[in-house]
Amino acid sequence: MRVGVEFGQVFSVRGAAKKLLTCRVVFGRLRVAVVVPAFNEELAVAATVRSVPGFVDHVLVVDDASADRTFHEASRHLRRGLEVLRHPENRGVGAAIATGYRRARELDVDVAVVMAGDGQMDPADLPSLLAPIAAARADYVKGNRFRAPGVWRAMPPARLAGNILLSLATRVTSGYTHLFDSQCGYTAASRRALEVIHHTGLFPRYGYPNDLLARLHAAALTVEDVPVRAVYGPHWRSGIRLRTVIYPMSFVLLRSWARRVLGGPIRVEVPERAPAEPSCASAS
Ligand SMILES: Nc1nc2c(ncn2[C@@H]2O[C@H](COP(=O)(O)OP(=O)(O)O)[C@@H](O)[C@H]2O)c(=O)[nH]1
Ligand SMILES: [Mg+2]
Repeated sequence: MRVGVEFGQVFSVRGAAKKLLTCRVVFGRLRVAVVVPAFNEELAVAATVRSVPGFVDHVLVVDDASADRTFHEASRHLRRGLEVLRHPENRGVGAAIATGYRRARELDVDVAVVMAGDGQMDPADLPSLLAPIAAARADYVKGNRFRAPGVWRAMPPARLAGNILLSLATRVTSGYTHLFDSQCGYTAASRRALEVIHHTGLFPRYGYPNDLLARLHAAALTVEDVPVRAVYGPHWRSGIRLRTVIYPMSFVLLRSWARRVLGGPIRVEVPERAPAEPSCASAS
């Protein structure tokens, strides 16, 4: 069991002038798993696993029946708590995350973070995602790239337009009118959120974040969004194609909206929110 963690301590060699940055984040006894969904990510998955900060207790890679060497590459890095799970056939990103969440629940972690296997999530943002859960302020935390500087330059224009449109639609269909960037997959789920997801399920393909937010809202969970950096490297690619996502996405949004208007709340026995940890202390 962890008693405290230190993240991203960077000291210069000599003196205060060369001291670049010291950031110490104490999350107390919080046990953290990082779930890494990966489909044909042989080029990026090893670096993604390597980038997960040392304080994370479990790294759960879920290879969604990749046709390439994703499984091999993900298993290469010898680190404490690394598990590489594999679907026998491709089931979609939502299903891959559900597999990781199931394992995280078995491991009895306090928080399960999702970090895609394509290296699009900056590990430096991890403490921001954990802090609202450590402070017992939120049950689920998601990244919001629109609250971070540089998003307008970093994100390709078609992505900007799609994300803005879907974020506005998801405000209506989910009920969380204070949230934005619904498509950001960088998230942290507390035990309470994992419990709701365990009982209500997760949409298996693209569209799972929009569906999930609606389910969390129906279960009356508190969701917060925090700024995270938009990462679109030179080799960026995505499995999202307009013609293949338009129907499932419309279905998910319409279903969430109809459930919200007609269905009423989801009744799930969720555990009490854990008390606040001594959350964040910065040293210089
Ligand atoms: N395209 C695709 N990605 C999957 C699947 N299963 C898991 N993933 C992973 O889910 C993550 C997000 O997918 P990506 O296509 O990059 O979505 P985007 O970042 O929103 O454009 C990546 O790490 C994928 O490797 C799947 O069936 N299809
Ligand atoms: Mg991606």
